[in-house]
Amino acid sequence: MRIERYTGRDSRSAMAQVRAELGSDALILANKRVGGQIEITAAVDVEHAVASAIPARSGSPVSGRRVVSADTPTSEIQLKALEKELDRLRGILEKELGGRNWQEATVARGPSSALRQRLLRMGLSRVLAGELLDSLPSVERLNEGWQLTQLSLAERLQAKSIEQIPGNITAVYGGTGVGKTSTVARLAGSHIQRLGPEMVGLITLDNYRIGAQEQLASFADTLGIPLFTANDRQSLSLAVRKMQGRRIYIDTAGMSQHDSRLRGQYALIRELRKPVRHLLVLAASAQASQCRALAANFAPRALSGAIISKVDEAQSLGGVLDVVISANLPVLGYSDGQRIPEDLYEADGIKLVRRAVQLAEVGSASVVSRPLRSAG
Ligand SMILES: Nc1nc2c(ncn2[C@@H]2O[C@H](COP(=O)(O)OP(=O)(O)O)[C@@H](O)[C@H]2O)c(=O)[nH]1
Ligand SMILES: [Mg+2]
Repeated sequence: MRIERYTGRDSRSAMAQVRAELGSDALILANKRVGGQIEITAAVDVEHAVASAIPARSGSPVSGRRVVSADTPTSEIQLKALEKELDRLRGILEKELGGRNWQEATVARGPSSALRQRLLRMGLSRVLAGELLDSLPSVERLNEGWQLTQLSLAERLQAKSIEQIPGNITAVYGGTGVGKTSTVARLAGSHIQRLGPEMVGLITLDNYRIGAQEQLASFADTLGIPLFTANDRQSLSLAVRKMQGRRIYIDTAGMSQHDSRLRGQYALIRELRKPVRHLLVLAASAQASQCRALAANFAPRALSGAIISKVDEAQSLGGVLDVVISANLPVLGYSDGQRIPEDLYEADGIKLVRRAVQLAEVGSASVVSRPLRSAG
Protein backbone atom coordinates (compact mmCIF):
# COMPACT_ATOMS: atom_id res chain seq x y z
CA MET A 1 0.00 0.00 0.00
CA ARG A 2 1.40 3.37 -0.98
CA ILE A 3 -0.04 6.42 0.79
CA GLU A 4 0.59 9.99 -0.41
CA ARG A 5 -0.61 13.54 0.27
CA TYR A 6 -1.46 16.07 -2.43
CA THR A 7 -2.34 19.72 -2.09
CA GLY A 8 -4.18 21.90 -4.57
CA ARG A 9 -6.23 25.09 -4.67
CA ASP A 10 -9.41 22.98 -5.01
CA SER A 11 -10.40 19.30 -4.98
CA ARG A 12 -10.26 19.08 -8.72
CA SER A 13 -6.65 20.14 -9.00
CA ALA A 14 -5.62 17.98 -6.02
CA MET A 15 -7.45 15.02 -7.58
CA ALA A 16 -5.67 15.64 -10.88
CA GLN A 17 -2.36 15.14 -9.07
CA VAL A 18 -3.64 11.98 -7.38
CA ARG A 19 -4.73 10.65 -10.74
CA ALA A 20 -1.46 11.56 -12.43
CA GLU A 21 0.70 9.94 -9.77
CA LEU A 22 -1.31 7.06 -8.37
CA GLY A 23 -3.64 6.37 -11.27
CA SER A 24 -7.39 6.33 -11.25
CA ASP A 25 -7.66 3.29 -8.98
CA ALA A 26 -6.38 5.37 -6.08
CA LEU A 27 -8.53 5.39 -2.99
CA ILE A 28 -9.19 8.72 -1.26
CA LEU A 29 -8.60 8.32 2.47
CA ALA A 30 -9.15 11.89 3.64
CA ASN A 31 -9.64 15.38 2.40
CA LYS A 32 -9.34 18.53 4.40
CA ARG A 33 -8.89 22.24 3.98
CA VAL A 34 -5.45 23.43 5.03
CA GLY A 35 -4.89 27.18 4.95
CA GLY A 36 -7.19 27.85 1.99
CA GLN A 37 -5.98 24.78 0.09
CA ILE A 38 -7.39 21.29 -0.23
CA GLU A 39 -5.20 18.45 0.97
CA ILE A 40 -6.07 14.95 -0.21
CA THR A 41 -4.59 11.81 1.29
CA ALA A 42 -4.79 8.96 -1.18
CA ALA A 43 -3.58 5.38 -1.31
CA VAL A 44 -3.05 2.82 -3.95
CA ASP A 45 -2.78 -0.87 -3.23
CA VAL A 46 -0.24 -1.77 -5.89
CA GLU A 47 -0.11 -5.51 -5.25
CA HIS A 48 -3.82 -5.98 -5.04
CA ALA A 49 -4.59 -3.92 -8.10
CA VAL A 50 -2.25 -6.01 -10.20
CA ALA A 51 -2.82 -9.41 -8.62
CA SER A 52 -6.59 -9.29 -8.72
CA ALA A 53 -6.52 -8.49 -12.43
CA ILE A 54 -4.46 -11.59 -13.25
CA PRO A 55 -6.63 -14.68 -13.73
CA ALA A 56 -6.01 -17.78 -11.63
CA ARG A 57 -4.17 -20.39 -13.69
CA SER A 58 -4.66 -23.60 -11.77
CA GLY A 59 -6.37 -25.08 -8.74
CA SER A 60 -9.99 -25.49 -7.88
CA PRO A 61 -12.67 -23.59 -9.81
CA VAL A 62 -12.94 -20.03 -8.63
CA SER A 63 -16.14 -19.48 -6.75
CA GLY A 64 -17.10 -15.88 -6.03
CA ARG A 65 -14.31 -13.41 -5.38
CA ARG A 66 -10.71 -14.60 -5.52
CA VAL A 67 -8.77 -14.03 -2.34
CA VAL A 68 -5.35 -12.61 -3.10
CA SER A 69 -2.81 -13.00 -0.36
CA ALA A 70 -0.29 -10.25 0.27
CA ASP A 71 2.57 -12.40 -1.03
CA THR A 72 1.02 -13.30 -4.40
CA PRO A 73 3.91 -13.10 -6.87
CA THR A 74 3.45 -10.23 -9.30
CA SER A 75 6.30 -10.54 -11.68
CA GLU A 76 7.09 -7.92 -14.22
CA ILE A 77 6.37 -10.39 -17.01
CA GLN A 78 2.80 -10.81 -15.77
CA LEU A 79 2.43 -7.07 -15.56
CA LYS A 80 3.65 -6.62 -19.13
CA ALA A 81 1.26 -9.33 -20.35
CA LEU A 82 -1.57 -7.57 -18.59
CA GLU A 83 -0.75 -4.21 -20.14
CA LYS A 84 -0.64 -5.81 -23.57
CA GLU A 85 -3.99 -7.44 -23.03
CA LEU A 86 -5.53 -4.13 -21.94
CA ASP A 87 -4.17 -2.38 -25.02
CA ARG A 88 -5.64 -5.09 -27.20
CA LEU A 89 -9.07 -4.73 -25.56
CA ARG A 90 -8.95 -0.97 -25.88
CA GLY A 91 -8.15 -1.38 -29.56
CA ILE A 92 -11.15 -3.64 -30.12
CA LEU A 93 -13.47 -1.24 -28.31
CA GLU A 94 -12.22 1.77 -30.22
CA LYS A 95 -12.75 -0.07 -33.47
CA GLU A 96 -16.27 -1.11 -32.43
CA LEU A 97 -17.14 2.48 -31.65
CA GLY A 98 -16.03 3.49 -35.14
CA GLY A 99 -15.16 7.09 -35.73
CA ARG A 100 -16.58 8.29 -32.42
CA ASN A 101 -14.39 9.89 -29.87
CA TRP A 102 -13.63 7.17 -27.35
CA GLN A 103 -13.56 9.49 -24.35
CA GLU A 104 -16.79 11.24 -25.23
CA ALA A 105 -18.55 7.95 -25.74
CA THR A 106 -17.68 6.60 -22.29
CA VAL A 107 -18.73 9.80 -20.60
CA ALA A 108 -21.99 10.04 -22.48
CA ARG A 109 -23.09 6.49 -21.89
CA GLY A 110 -21.09 4.85 -19.15
CA PRO A 111 -20.01 6.59 -15.98
CA SER A 112 -22.81 9.05 -15.33
CA SER A 113 -25.65 6.54 -15.41
CA ALA A 114 -23.62 4.03 -13.40
CA LEU A 115 -22.72 6.76 -10.91
CA ARG A 116 -26.35 7.84 -10.64
CA GLN A 117 -27.32 4.24 -9.79
CA ARG A 118 -24.69 4.09 -7.06
CA LEU A 119 -25.81 7.38 -5.53
CA LEU A 120 -29.45 6.32 -5.52
CA ARG A 121 -28.52 2.98 -3.97
CA MET A 122 -26.85 4.91 -1.14
CA GLY A 123 -30.20 6.53 -0.40
CA LEU A 124 -29.55 9.98 -1.89
CA SER A 125 -32.43 11.77 -3.60
CA ARG A 126 -32.57 12.12 -7.37
CA VAL A 127 -32.17 15.87 -6.99
CA LEU A 128 -28.91 15.66 -5.06
CA ALA A 129 -27.60 12.83 -7.26
CA GLY A 130 -28.30 15.03 -10.29
CA GLU A 131 -26.56 18.04 -8.72
CA LEU A 132 -23.46 16.00 -7.88
CA LEU A 133 -23.25 14.57 -11.38
CA ASP A 134 -23.85 17.93 -13.05
CA SER A 135 -20.85 19.40 -11.25
CA LEU A 136 -18.63 16.44 -12.16
CA PRO A 137 -15.86 17.26 -14.65
CA SER A 138 -15.75 14.96 -17.66
CA VAL A 139 -14.00 11.75 -16.75
CA GLU A 140 -12.79 8.81 -18.71
CA ARG A 141 -13.17 6.05 -16.20
CA LEU A 142 -15.90 5.02 -13.83
CA ASN A 143 -13.64 4.69 -10.82
CA GLU A 144 -12.23 8.15 -11.34
CA GLY A 145 -15.72 9.59 -11.61
CA TRP A 146 -16.78 7.70 -8.51
CA GLN A 147 -13.88 9.05 -6.44
CA LEU A 148 -14.64 12.62 -7.56
CA THR A 149 -18.34 12.19 -6.86
CA GLN A 150 -17.65 10.93 -3.34
CA LEU A 151 -15.31 13.82 -2.74
CA SER A 152 -17.84 16.39 -3.86
CA LEU A 153 -20.51 14.73 -1.68
CA ALA A 154 -18.10 14.92 1.27
CA GLU A 155 -17.58 18.62 0.62
CA ARG A 156 -21.31 19.28 0.46
CA LEU A 157 -21.56 17.89 4.02
CA GLN A 158 -19.71 20.95 5.38
CA ALA A 159 -18.09 18.91 8.17
CA LYS A 160 -16.96 21.17 11.01
CA SER A 161 -15.86 20.91 14.59
CA ILE A 162 -18.37 22.23 17.14
CA GLU A 163 -15.55 24.28 18.59
CA GLN A 164 -15.51 26.36 15.41
CA ILE A 165 -18.91 27.76 16.34
CA PRO A 166 -18.91 30.57 18.88
CA GLY A 167 -21.03 30.32 22.03
CA ASN A 168 -20.72 29.16 25.63
CA ILE A 169 -24.16 27.61 25.49
CA THR A 170 -24.98 24.56 23.41
CA ALA A 171 -28.60 23.48 22.95
CA VAL A 172 -29.61 20.15 21.47
CA TYR A 173 -32.96 19.52 19.70
CA GLY A 174 -34.53 16.58 17.95
CA GLY A 175 -37.21 13.91 17.86
CA THR A 176 -38.02 11.48 20.66
CA GLY A 177 -35.31 8.92 21.38
CA VAL A 178 -32.89 10.13 18.72
CA GLY A 179 -30.05 10.54 21.21
CA LYS A 180 -30.32 14.14 22.44
CA THR A 181 -29.59 13.37 26.09
CA SER A 182 -26.75 11.04 25.09
CA THR A 183 -25.33 13.83 22.90
CA VAL A 184 -25.54 16.38 25.72
CA ALA A 185 -23.83 13.93 28.08
CA ARG A 186 -21.14 13.16 25.52
CA LEU A 187 -20.40 16.80 24.73
CA ALA A 188 -20.35 17.73 28.42
CA GLY A 189 -18.25 14.65 29.20
CA SER A 190 -15.59 15.46 26.65
CA HIS A 191 -15.50 19.04 27.88
CA ILE A 192 -15.00 17.85 31.46
CA GLN A 193 -12.10 15.69 30.29
CA ARG A 194 -10.44 18.76 28.81
CA LEU A 195 -11.28 21.49 31.31
CA GLY A 196 -12.57 19.81 34.47
CA PRO A 197 -16.06 19.65 36.03
CA GLU A 198 -16.00 23.19 37.43
CA MET A 199 -16.19 24.54 33.86
CA VAL A 200 -19.31 22.63 32.81
CA GLY A 201 -23.03 22.77 33.67
CA LEU A 202 -26.28 21.25 32.43
CA ILE A 203 -29.84 22.49 31.97
CA THR A 204 -32.79 20.38 30.94
CA LEU A 205 -36.01 21.65 29.43
CA ASP A 206 -37.33 18.09 29.34
CA ASN A 207 -40.07 18.25 31.95
CA TYR A 208 -42.35 15.84 30.19
CA ARG A 209 -40.86 12.53 31.25
CA ILE A 210 -39.56 11.72 34.72
CA GLY A 211 -37.18 9.12 33.32
CA ALA A 212 -35.57 11.68 31.05
CA GLN A 213 -34.63 13.91 34.00
CA GLU A 214 -33.37 11.02 36.10
CA GLN A 215 -31.06 9.95 33.31
CA LEU A 216 -29.36 13.35 33.12
CA ALA A 217 -29.42 13.84 36.92
CA SER A 218 -27.50 10.64 37.52
CA PHE A 219 -24.99 11.65 34.87
CA ALA A 220 -24.54 15.08 36.48
CA ASP A 221 -24.14 13.44 39.93
CA THR A 222 -21.53 11.00 38.72
CA LEU A 223 -19.44 13.75 37.15
CA GLY A 224 -20.05 16.30 39.88
CA ILE A 225 -21.53 19.03 37.72
CA PRO A 226 -24.67 21.13 38.36
CA LEU A 227 -27.96 20.35 36.61
CA PHE A 228 -30.86 22.81 36.52
CA THR A 229 -34.37 22.15 35.31
CA ALA A 230 -36.09 25.00 33.50
CA ASN A 231 -39.55 25.32 32.04
CA ASP A 232 -39.97 29.00 31.22
CA ARG A 233 -38.07 32.14 30.40
CA GLN A 234 -37.43 33.06 34.04
CA SER A 235 -36.19 29.69 35.25
CA LEU A 236 -34.00 29.36 32.18
CA SER A 237 -32.27 32.69 32.56
CA LEU A 238 -31.86 32.09 36.30
CA ALA A 239 -30.14 28.75 35.60
CA VAL A 240 -27.84 30.40 33.08
CA ARG A 241 -26.96 33.16 35.54
CA LYS A 242 -26.18 30.63 38.28
CA MET A 243 -23.76 28.86 35.98
CA GLN A 244 -22.03 32.00 34.75
CA GLY A 245 -18.53 31.20 33.52
CA ARG A 246 -19.31 27.56 32.79
CA ARG A 247 -19.85 25.95 29.42
CA ILE A 248 -23.57 25.13 29.49
CA TYR A 249 -25.27 22.26 27.66
CA ILE A 250 -29.06 22.39 27.32
CA ASP A 251 -31.08 19.21 26.79
CA THR A 252 -34.58 19.61 25.37
CA ALA A 253 -37.66 17.42 25.25
CA GLY A 254 -38.04 15.18 22.22
CA MET A 255 -40.97 16.12 20.04
CA SER A 256 -42.60 14.67 17.01
CA GLN A 257 -41.57 16.46 13.86
CA HIS A 258 -44.99 18.17 13.73
CA ASP A 259 -45.07 19.38 17.33
CA SER A 260 -44.93 23.16 17.65
CA ARG A 261 -43.36 22.77 21.11
CA LEU A 262 -40.12 21.91 19.33
CA ARG A 263 -40.00 25.46 18.00
CA GLY A 264 -41.20 26.72 21.40
CA GLN A 265 -38.08 25.41 23.11
CA TYR A 266 -35.91 26.98 20.45
CA ALA A 267 -37.70 30.33 20.90
CA LEU A 268 -37.22 30.15 24.66
CA ILE A 269 -33.49 29.62 24.34
CA ARG A 270 -33.26 32.40 21.73
CA GLU A 271 -34.76 34.77 24.28
CA LEU A 272 -31.61 34.43 26.37
CA ARG A 273 -30.06 36.76 23.78
CA LYS A 274 -26.70 35.06 24.11
CA PRO A 275 -24.58 33.33 21.50
CA VAL A 276 -25.90 29.77 21.47
CA ARG A 277 -24.93 26.79 19.33
CA HIS A 278 -28.22 25.25 18.25
CA LEU A 279 -27.72 21.61 17.26
CA LEU A 280 -30.26 19.31 15.66
CA VAL A 281 -29.79 15.60 16.33
CA LEU A 282 -30.92 13.43 13.43
CA ALA A 283 -30.92 9.65 13.76
CA ALA A 284 -29.46 7.95 10.72
CA SER A 285 -31.74 4.99 11.48
CA ALA A 286 -34.90 7.14 11.15
CA GLN A 287 -36.75 7.69 7.90
CA ALA A 288 -35.37 10.48 5.76
CA SER A 289 -38.84 12.03 5.54
CA GLN A 290 -38.96 12.25 9.34
CA CYS A 291 -35.53 13.91 9.48
CA ARG A 292 -36.55 16.31 6.74
CA ALA A 293 -39.72 17.31 8.60
CA LEU A 294 -37.74 17.87 11.82
CA ALA A 295 -35.27 20.13 10.06
CA ALA A 296 -38.15 22.01 8.41
CA ASN A 297 -39.29 23.20 11.86
CA PHE A 298 -36.39 25.60 11.93
CA ALA A 299 -35.92 28.69 9.81
CA PRO A 300 -32.91 28.73 7.45
CA ARG A 301 -29.74 29.50 9.43
CA ALA A 302 -31.54 29.09 12.77
CA LEU A 303 -29.48 25.99 13.52
CA SER A 304 -25.71 25.87 13.78
CA GLY A 305 -25.58 22.33 12.45
CA ALA A 306 -26.51 18.71 12.88
CA ILE A 307 -25.25 15.72 14.85
CA ILE A 308 -26.00 12.43 13.11
CA SER A 309 -26.75 9.71 15.65
CA LYS A 310 -27.25 5.94 15.41
CA VAL A 311 -25.01 5.55 12.40
CA ASP A 312 -24.44 1.99 13.66
CA GLU A 313 -28.13 1.17 13.38
CA ALA A 314 -28.70 2.65 9.93
CA GLN A 315 -29.36 0.46 6.93
CA SER A 316 -28.36 3.29 4.67
CA LEU A 317 -26.87 6.71 5.29
CA GLY A 318 -27.73 8.56 2.10
CA GLY A 319 -31.13 9.68 3.39
CA VAL A 320 -29.82 11.60 6.37
CA LEU A 321 -26.86 12.98 4.41
CA ASP A 322 -29.29 14.23 1.81
CA VAL A 323 -31.37 15.96 4.49
CA VAL A 324 -28.46 17.82 6.08
CA ILE A 325 -27.19 18.93 2.69
CA SER A 326 -30.55 20.14 1.43
CA ALA A 327 -31.27 21.90 4.74
CA ASN A 328 -27.81 23.47 4.50
CA LEU A 329 -26.83 22.14 7.93
CA PRO A 330 -23.11 21.64 8.56
CA VAL A 331 -22.40 18.23 10.12
CA LEU A 332 -20.79 18.76 13.52
CA GLY A 333 -20.42 15.17 14.69
CA TYR A 334 -21.82 11.68 14.54
CA SER A 335 -22.36 8.82 16.96
CA ASP A 336 -22.36 5.10 16.38
CA GLY A 337 -23.08 3.39 19.67
CA GLN A 338 -24.51 3.77 23.15
CA ARG A 339 -21.34 4.47 25.09
CA ILE A 340 -20.94 7.84 26.77
CA PRO A 341 -18.78 9.73 25.96
CA GLU A 342 -16.79 7.42 23.64
CA ASP A 343 -19.21 6.92 20.76
CA LEU A 344 -19.39 10.53 19.54
CA TYR A 345 -16.92 11.55 16.83
CA GLU A 346 -15.92 14.78 15.16
CA ALA A 347 -17.55 15.11 11.77
CA ASP A 348 -15.46 13.91 8.86
CA GLY A 349 -17.07 14.19 5.44
CA ILE A 350 -14.98 11.51 3.77
CA LYS A 351 -15.51 9.00 6.57
CA LEU A 352 -19.27 9.49 6.48
CA VAL A 353 -19.38 9.12 2.71
CA ARG A 354 -17.22 5.98 2.87
CA ARG A 355 -19.56 4.55 5.44
CA ALA A 356 -22.59 5.37 3.29
CA VAL A 357 -20.91 3.65 0.34
CA GLN A 358 -20.04 0.58 2.41
CA LEU A 359 -23.61 0.27 3.66
CA ALA A 360 -24.92 0.47 0.11
CA GLU A 361 -22.45 -2.20 -0.99
CA VAL A 362 -23.37 -4.52 1.87
CA GLY A 363 -27.05 -3.89 1.14
CA SER A 364 -26.80 -4.81 -2.51
CA ALA A 365 -24.51 -7.80 -1.83
CA SER A 366 -26.90 -9.21 0.75
CA VAL A 367 -29.69 -9.31 -1.81
CA VAL A 368 -27.62 -11.69 -3.91
CA SER A 369 -25.66 -13.79 -1.49
CA ARG A 370 -26.95 -13.73 2.05
CA PRO A 371 -29.40 -16.53 2.86
CA LEU A 372 -32.50 -15.69 4.84
CA ARG A 373 -32.06 -16.53 8.46
CA SER A 374 -34.63 -19.03 9.58
CA ALA A 375 -36.50 -18.32 12.79
CA GLY A 376 -35.59 -20.52 15.74
N1 LIG B 1 -27.08 2.32 18.75
C1 LIG B 1 -27.05 3.58 19.17
N2 LIG B 1 -27.83 3.95 20.19
C2 LIG B 1 -27.78 5.24 20.58
C3 LIG B 1 -26.93 6.20 19.96
N3 LIG B 1 -27.12 7.39 20.59
C4 LIG B 1 -28.03 7.16 21.55
N4 LIG B 1 -28.44 5.88 21.56
C5 LIG B 1 -29.44 5.19 22.41
O1 LIG B 1 -30.73 5.63 22.04
C6 LIG B 1 -31.59 5.65 23.17
C7 LIG B 1 -32.20 7.03 23.33
O2 LIG B 1 -31.16 7.93 23.63
P1 LIG B 1 -31.41 9.31 24.40
O3 LIG B 1 -30.11 10.01 24.44
O4 LIG B 1 -32.11 9.07 25.68
O5 LIG B 1 -32.39 10.00 23.37
P2 LIG B 1 -33.33 11.28 23.56
O6 LIG B 1 -34.70 10.78 23.86
O7 LIG B 1 -33.26 11.98 22.25
O8 LIG B 1 -32.76 12.11 24.67
C8 LIG B 1 -30.72 5.23 24.36
O9 LIG B 1 -30.90 3.87 24.58
C9 LIG B 1 -29.31 5.53 23.88
O10 LIG B 1 -28.36 4.70 24.51
C10 LIG B 1 -26.12 5.76 18.86
O11 LIG B 1 -25.35 6.52 18.24
N5 LIG B 1 -26.22 4.44 18.51
MG1 LIG C 1 -33.70 12.78 26.42
